[in-house]
Formats: sequence, structure tokens, C-alpha cells
Amino acid sequence: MACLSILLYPATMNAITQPPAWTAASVRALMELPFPELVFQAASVHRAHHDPARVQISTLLSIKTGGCPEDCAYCPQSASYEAGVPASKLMDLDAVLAQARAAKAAGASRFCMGAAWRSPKDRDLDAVCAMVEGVRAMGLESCVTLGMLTPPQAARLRDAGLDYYNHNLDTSPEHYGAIITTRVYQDRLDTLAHVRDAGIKLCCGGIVGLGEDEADRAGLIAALASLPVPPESVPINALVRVAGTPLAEAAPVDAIDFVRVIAAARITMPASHVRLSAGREQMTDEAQALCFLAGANSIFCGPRLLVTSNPAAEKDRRLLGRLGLAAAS
Ligand code: SAM
Ligand code: DTB
Ligand code: SF4
Repeated sequence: MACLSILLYPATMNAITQPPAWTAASVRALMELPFPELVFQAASVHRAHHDPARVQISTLLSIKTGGCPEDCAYCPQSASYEAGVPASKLMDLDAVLAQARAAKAAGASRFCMGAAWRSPKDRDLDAVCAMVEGVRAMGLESCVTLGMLTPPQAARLRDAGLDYYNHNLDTSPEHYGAIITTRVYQDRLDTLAHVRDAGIKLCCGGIVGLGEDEADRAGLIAALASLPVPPESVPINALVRVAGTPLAEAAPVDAIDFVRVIAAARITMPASHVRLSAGREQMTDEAQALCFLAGANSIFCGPRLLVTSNPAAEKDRRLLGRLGLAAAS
């Protein structure tokens, strides 16, 4: 037991004055613990910081789909690949608000709007700000993911009342160049800093299943936990393999390995909401139950993610019911 505890706390930690400074090596040691020990530690941290019977529910809407100039190898919305996703224009305000109303009626507390942009044009940002204002007026939390932002753009979103900005690190710094060539890791870190400086909460996570190794998974979690302030919301996605993208034939993610990543996120970012995000449709109920046990406490509900599908609302209602979990308000 003593040796397991040593593995959990990295050497750089000063137990009295500082929180742990997580490194890829210390997160990897954590992720390699015997599975029952890892899940026990994650569940203990979860209980100390959250009600383990509550799950935060978000709903996603793609407000501007396809035709993206970036070349993220996982993404069906990149113009670089033939994934059968035609480019469309930014949705009208009324259509977006109708979807937000439906999400609220279905039990969501947060409405997340995604756009397939490298970065928004200032004219588009006006329209998105109106969407944020409309969503908040319904009593829903708002989240947008629009690509890279400048500091003035982040300030405009803050002034519109935006609660969360989603901008994922996706994988480790070392693996990033194998997945995306049209931007670098530092671009992501810069936008995260602009969002934080504007006073908007961060939603930032990554994807498992991009051909990364265990060191990369640990490196992603260490990078997230080492941000100046950890993200309030940490989406952990399992790659949804889409025909036409370079990762269409990637090896499927092993469910136990995925739970290890969730557990590591929970232990290293105790106060954050850890979202079991894309890929739930391909997971068994039992794998999802293990994720909740290991500290996941948020999901996307609704039949669509951005362009791929997600479990039907009724299926999720049954799953949460079976597990005795309730939606957090
Ligand atoms: N274009 C903006 C950007 O990339 O920041 C916002 C939209 S983008 C689709 C949002 C996130 O969706 C990506 O950062 C990635 O983590 C996730 N994503 C995209 N395609 C995915 C896939 N096939 N499987 C899992 N997650 C995916
Ligand atoms: C996140 O981490 N996952 C969501 C949200 N943030 C924007 C997106 C998942 C996308 C899955 C593939 C698709 O439907 O395009
Ligand atoms: Fe564009 Fe975002 Fe897809 Fe990358 S993940 S191709 S930036 S929409």
C-alpha cells in the first residue's frame, strides 16, 4: 500500500504548500497502477469533491458544419478529407435557439455550439454572441468552440456572457504533429490563455485512439493538469472513426485503457467535471459504468454530437436509471 501511495504523489509535490505538479512520468505511473487500485483512488477523489450520483448533462449543436481549413486527422469536418460532410453556412439565430429550447426541455443544463472554423471572423462572432445571449436568457449555461481566438475576440464572448469555451489539446505535445500539421500545440495553449485571461471558464480535453501510446495519453493528462488553472470541464473523447478521414482504420480504443485515462483525469484534476464525451455509442453500458465509477461526471446527451451520432435520449435515460444516476442541475 505504501508503495502505491508513493506512485500516486509525484516527487515534485510539496505536500504542505503546493498541489502536485503532474508530469507525463508521474501520470503514467498512476495510469499503470493495478486497475482496482487506480479506480479506487479515482472514486475516492471523486467522492471528496463531487456528488457521485450526479451527472452534468450538456447538448451539442454544430452551428457551422464542414469545410474547415485545418487538417486534424480525426475530423470529418476538415476540407482536406472526403468524409461526406458538405460545408454549410452559419445557422440562423432562431434555428439555434429552437434547438437550445429542445435541449433544455430534454434535461440539459449546458448548450454547446461548435463551428468548423480555424478561427472566427469578426462578423461571425457578432452572430455567435447573439446566440450566446439567447441561450443564457433561457437559463442554460453556454459553451462555444470556434477554433483559435485573439484576446479581443475572447473579451467579446465574455461580454456576451459566455460561460465556457471548448478548445481541446487533443493529445500529447509529442504526438500532436502526427495528427495536425496546420497548427502547433502552442497555438492551442495561446488561445486557452486568452480565454482564461478574459475570465471565461475552460472546457479542455482530448481524444483517446489517435494511434498514441501510453506515454502520450499520460502526456495529454499532464498537459491538461499543468495548465496555469486546470480546466473546469475536461472532455475525454474516444475517437469516432469516420470513413474518409486518415484515422478511419485506427485500432479501436480498449475500454479498460479508456477508463484508466478517465481515472487519471479525475485524480489529477479533482475539482473539474470530467466528461465522458464522444464515442459512447460504441461503448457498452458496463464500460460507461466503469467510467462513472472512475470519476466521469458529465456526458453529452442528444442523438448527435457535431456530425456523428450519440446514443438516443431514451437509451441514456435507461442507462442513468440502471446506474441510479441523476442529472445535475
Ligand atoms: N474547430 C474547432 C476546434 O477544433 O477547436 C471546434 C470544433 S472541433 C470539431 C471540437 C473538438 O471535437 C476537437 O477538438 C476534437 O477534440 C473533437 N473531435 C472532432 N472529431 C472527432 C472525432 N472523430 N472523434 C472524437 N472527437 C472528435
Ligand atoms: C469535445 O471534446 N467533444 C465534442 C465537443 N468537444 C465539441 C465534439 C465531438 C465530435 C465528435 C465527432 C463529430 O460528431 O464531429
Ligand atoms: Fe476544423 Fe476543428 Fe475539425 Fe480540426 S477539429 S478540422 S479545427 S472543425
